[in-house]
Amino acid sequence: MMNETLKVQGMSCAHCVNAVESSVGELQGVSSVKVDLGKGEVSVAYDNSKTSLNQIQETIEDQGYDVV
Ligand SMILES: [Cu+2]
Repeated sequence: MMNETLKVQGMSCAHCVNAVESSVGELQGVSSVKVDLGKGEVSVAYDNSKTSLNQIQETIEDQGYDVV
């Protein structure tokens, strides 16, 4: 199990939190995802045999936010 915290730009409200948490949460192998809106961070715990940090970043970017 891997734990990563990503810096994400563009998240500004509860809708953004929802969009990121639900899309990343749907990925296979992701066991938890939590957005910290104040810090602009997304913490994710995942099984790296089922998904990858790259795939998680792409999923966040597909929702319209920038991983920095
Ligand atoms: Cu928003």
